[in-house]
Amino acid sequence: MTHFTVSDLSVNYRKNPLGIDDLRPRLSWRISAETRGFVQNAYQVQVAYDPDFGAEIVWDSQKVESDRSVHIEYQGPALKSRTRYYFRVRVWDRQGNVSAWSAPAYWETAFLSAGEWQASWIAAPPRSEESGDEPCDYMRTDFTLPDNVVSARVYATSLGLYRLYVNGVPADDTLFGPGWTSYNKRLQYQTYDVTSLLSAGDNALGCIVGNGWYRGYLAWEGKKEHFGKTRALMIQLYMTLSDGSERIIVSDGNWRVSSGPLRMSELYHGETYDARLEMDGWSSPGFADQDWAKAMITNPPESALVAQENEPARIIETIRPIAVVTTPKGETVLDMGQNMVGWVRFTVRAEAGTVVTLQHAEVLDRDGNFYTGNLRSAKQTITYICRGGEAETFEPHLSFQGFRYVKVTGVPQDQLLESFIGCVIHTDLEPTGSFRCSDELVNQLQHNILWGQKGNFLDIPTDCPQRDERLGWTGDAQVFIRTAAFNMNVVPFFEKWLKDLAADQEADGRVPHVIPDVPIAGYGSAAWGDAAVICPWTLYQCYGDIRVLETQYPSMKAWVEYIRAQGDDEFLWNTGFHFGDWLGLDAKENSYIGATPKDLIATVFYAYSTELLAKTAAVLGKNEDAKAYEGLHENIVRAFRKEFVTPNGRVASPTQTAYVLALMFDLLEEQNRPRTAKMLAEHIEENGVHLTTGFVGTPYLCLVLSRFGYTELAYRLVLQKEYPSWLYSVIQGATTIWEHWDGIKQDGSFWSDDMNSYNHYAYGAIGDWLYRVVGGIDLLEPGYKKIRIQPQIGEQFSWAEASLDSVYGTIKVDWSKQDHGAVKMDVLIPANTTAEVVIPANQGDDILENGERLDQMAGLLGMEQTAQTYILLLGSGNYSFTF
Ligand code: RAM
Repeated sequence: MTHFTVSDLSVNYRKNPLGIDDLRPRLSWRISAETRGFVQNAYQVQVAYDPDFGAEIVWDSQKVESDRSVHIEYQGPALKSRTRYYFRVRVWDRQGNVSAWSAPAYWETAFLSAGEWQASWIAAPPRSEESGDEPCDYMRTDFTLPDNVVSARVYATSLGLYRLYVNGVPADDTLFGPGWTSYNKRLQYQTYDVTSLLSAGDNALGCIVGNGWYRGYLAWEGKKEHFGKTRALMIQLYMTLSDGSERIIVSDGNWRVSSGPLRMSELYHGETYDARLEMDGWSSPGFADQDWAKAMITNPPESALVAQENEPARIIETIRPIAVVTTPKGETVLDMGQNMVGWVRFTVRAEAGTVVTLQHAEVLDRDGNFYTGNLRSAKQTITYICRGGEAETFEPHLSFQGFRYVKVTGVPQDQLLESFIGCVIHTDLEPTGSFRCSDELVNQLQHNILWGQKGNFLDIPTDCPQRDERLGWTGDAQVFIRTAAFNMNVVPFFEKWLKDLAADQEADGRVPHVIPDVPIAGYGSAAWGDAAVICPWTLYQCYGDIRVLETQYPSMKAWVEYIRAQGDDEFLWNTGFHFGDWLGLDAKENSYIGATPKDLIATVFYAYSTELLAKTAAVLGKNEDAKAYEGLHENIVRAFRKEFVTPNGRVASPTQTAYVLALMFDLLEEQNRPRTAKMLAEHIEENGVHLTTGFVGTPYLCLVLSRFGYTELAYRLVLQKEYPSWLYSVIQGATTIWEHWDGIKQDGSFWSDDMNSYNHYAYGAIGDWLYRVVGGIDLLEPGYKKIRIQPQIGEQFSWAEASLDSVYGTIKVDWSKQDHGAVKMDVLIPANTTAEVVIPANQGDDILENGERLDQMAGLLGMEQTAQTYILLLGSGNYSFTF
């Protein structure tokens, strides 16, 4: 009997995915072991066409001596298209015991070679618009089937957004297909298992296609058609019959097209739906579509078609409004109790022609009235015209809103509370982290960070989800990614976005400010474009998967070379447009840009990206590049010191952000670091324990303080309640992170309308410090193969607990203060990893584990002692320390 098992098999981070076009999928598993200190000594993977592994084995890795249990690339014969592959795993321990085979898991391939699409791109023929609005297209086809269909898959994509229906019901619960990519270069298609929706005899497929990101309004200049002018659809349905033969239904000129009740759908502006125009049964078989136009065949786009890369968006949860408010102006407003992203699903009973409107907003003004000023031109309005008769239920199709408050007209007050539901929509990322502590305000802060992530991870990482922006701002993504990787598994989400980043880079390596690129935004700013390097590196650190480095390497290198070509000195970056320390509080009156010199910030990021590129080259075995970029990095550091540090070692620009960056990225000589850290601490103290940092300095501020021995000050900064601070917004009732430290000022007035989001995750990057320093979960080797557990226990908290579902399994730290100054700390270390656990206890202090002295402890692999700490090297398992 062995006491370890293999479970949680995944493929490219997903459980049993359909429609993967990766030719070398990465297979991972987790191990549960009853005893401490489990290390995998060898593994065996088998891949087969059947879940019993009874017939042909497609690939047998044989027994491989290795402790790797994550991201093992499939290395068997070339995979076939549209095929399901089962795999199973068993592992050996160091004593030579072998586990049972795991339960099988699978992945199913999509199209693996060009030329498999037989379908045509189809579009609605041009029609004269009845009004200024543009009705969405309804497209349909009928077909008959024999009674022996055993499996059926739809592959579908569109120019625009689409919703697919099979025999009158949605094909599945996914939303916002085909997702947002750099459409003219890369376009995703989705795979649907529709086996259970088809039946013998008559069947139908229907699709609604709207503007979405492809053709709709984007950015702040009121422009549309950023990617193309014509909406279109392509669908291919494969059916396998019981005799093994195949049938295909494709989109072609026989499909029929019409407009319908959905009169307008825009991401920013909402939807207009006239239920009186509903066409009952339009996506069911036998619908009389003879009045519908014939679909037009259009030219295929030039973009590469790729299988969906990230998890789809879905309704992840629903929330009920907490109140109906009548404002001083007499408006009827629903309060959802949470700033959320998605839409409202509602049911009304009213006469035909009754117009119901829902307007969405994030905050009420200081008088308590409905306020939409900060949405700029985004209308976020649902207009629903009732059909009359029975109760009718509506929710938007191809548009989402960012809101806490909903102003409703056309519905009697008493129907509001029970028949309006908030549907929270975001990319269906696996939640992986939690952080809680004894301070309720900090717990609300963590809640706000998490909701900022939910609201802004809808297919791409956006700055904000409400105003006429909602774009993939690179800087915001870069500062938040490490925090994001605690809260959720973000690999497929960012892998997709980074491929678009690479696709949108110009030949000279410049990186647009927003990805997918919407050209009016511009390109090339320090700390924004550096997302090209920082994001892949962060993913590699947090998940230990080199694939993202391999894929992104040319893009990473091109970005560094772009910077190198900019400066008038090869080793400084002192030219071009930069956002600087965006929104820093030391900005001049009426400026958005903090006081830290832009060329200092730019040169810091030049150094940092070059350093990461050199490390990446080393990981990938590109030794020449590694050496060359190490050399470049040294030169940049030298140039930085010459330009931005006085001969005696003082950072020449005395701003918090300048100190933080110089320390964070090791740009100062060793002997000047403690002094600079002290100056930073003094700056903060002199400011009454307040920060002045913006987007660039804030994410690192507390990490730097903690690293240089000022954790106590970091705690005071985080617990600061006065403006400016993280808790200021919490005390003002925020339920997400604000763009501005003073989005709502102390007198209740707002920051100006032109740039004031209440759901902007950038400052939520403090989550990284909460997990790493308060919770104490950090990594020593990529993917948390070797973990560091070192909570820095603050005077102000009596307990804290943090957990992270790493690729190896759950890491958990839970500390609490006991009577008489003792601390209890429980630690969970997943199988096949080790951890360095740093316990803050003086020599001679008593440390007990489960009531026993440490030298009795199973799982202890080594121990070191310094004046104020015990450093224990531990194998996997559960531990409970008191000290
Ligand atoms: C704003 C965005 C974003 C920021 C840029 C510089 O428009 O909202 O957060 O990165 O400006």
